[in-house]
Amino acid sequence: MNAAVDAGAIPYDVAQVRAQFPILSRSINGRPLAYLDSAASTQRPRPVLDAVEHYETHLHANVHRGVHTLSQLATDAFEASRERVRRYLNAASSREIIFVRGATEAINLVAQSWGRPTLKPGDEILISSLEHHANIVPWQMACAATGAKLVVAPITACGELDFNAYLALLNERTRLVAMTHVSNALGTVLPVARIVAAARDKGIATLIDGAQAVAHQRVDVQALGCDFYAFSSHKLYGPTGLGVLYGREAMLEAMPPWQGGGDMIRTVSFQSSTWNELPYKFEAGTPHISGAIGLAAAMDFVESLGLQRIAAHEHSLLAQATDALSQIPGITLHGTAPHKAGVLSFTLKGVHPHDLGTILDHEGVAIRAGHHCAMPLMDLLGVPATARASFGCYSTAQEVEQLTRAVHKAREVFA
Ligand code: 7TS
Repeated sequence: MNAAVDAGAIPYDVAQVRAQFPILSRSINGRPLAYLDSAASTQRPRPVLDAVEHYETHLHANVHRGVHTLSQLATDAFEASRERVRRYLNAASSREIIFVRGATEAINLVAQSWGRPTLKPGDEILISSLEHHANIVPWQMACAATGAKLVVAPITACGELDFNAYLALLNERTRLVAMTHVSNALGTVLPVARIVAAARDKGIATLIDGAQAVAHQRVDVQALGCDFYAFSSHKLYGPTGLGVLYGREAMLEAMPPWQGGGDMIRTVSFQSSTWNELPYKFEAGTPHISGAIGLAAAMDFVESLGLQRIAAHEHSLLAQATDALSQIPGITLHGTAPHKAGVLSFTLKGVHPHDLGTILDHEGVAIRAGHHCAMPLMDLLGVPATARASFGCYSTAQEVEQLTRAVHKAREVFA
């Protein structure tokens, strides 16, 4: 990657970025689409669409199986994508990169394959109040199966992790700290390096849910020192149905496979089977080959824009939206941590977030309205749901203005 690009030497040309996303030029309900739901899923740029199309048109066969040329070409492309992911995360080895269906499956893999054999009655899994259901429910299931206990670190009024409370909860029973890198509901960026360091000091394993982080900041799993890092391709401008679990090699080596079938075995008899080496031990069945190829193209794409430049662009939109919306009477902004990613959650007095979302949709503005798969967090905030605008590399100041006008309109409708 060109360091000069990431250093912000070249001005960020959002029109040029948008030109690479065909879907962004469509209209919705007769209005220009303002797609402000990138935290739910990002759109795909032309290079990703082209890479998938090229693979499907010229290279497709099943991987790791055939001696025939096409199968070899597909295998090479698939494994090159794994190496691309390794480089993106700065993992030590491509053996540490497991392709899964998404962040959800990555966390379930760890809960099943690491959690079930490891956890004993009385052991503790420590999460935060900010977690997505994907980083709560798999641990509840593992706890139910093993007698371990789920412990939740609190947050402050502005939506930050209460770090001192977190430190106080680390104890000799804690087996795993599993926390999000960036909150999908509030946008808070957690101090994951400090979180991991404190856990490691006590010999506690760590999992970071990076679903909302990987498209917005550089992630270096070796610098971070975490044992596991999970994310989904579709929030990083790549295809749906694919995600990545990074796991430290020593950790993955010690874990049994979680799904059985083709590709994950070395030998099979009717009596017993032995397992393939990493990473294949955790990849039973035919993988999402075109998805991996699309993800590799997406990583090239974001690095060509520069993650720092993307982050700076999204921050300026967040500041603009925070300023504009906070001036609307009856608006409450949820999550005002000083260190946030491009996510703005809000409620409007007297208007249910779903109604707000519907009115905004009429105006061409796509936001998410709901509990954001963070129902325990909504309970803490004392709301059933929020409206959430979220930004990506292609979002614009005009879209923020369109959002602001639409919220004003909703307020008038319900006045
Ligand atoms: N973790 C976080 C922090 C997330 O934001 C999400 C998805 C997931 C895990 C699960 O990802 P998946 O790709 O496996 O489904 N978050 C959202 C959201 O905020 N709106 O829609 C999906």
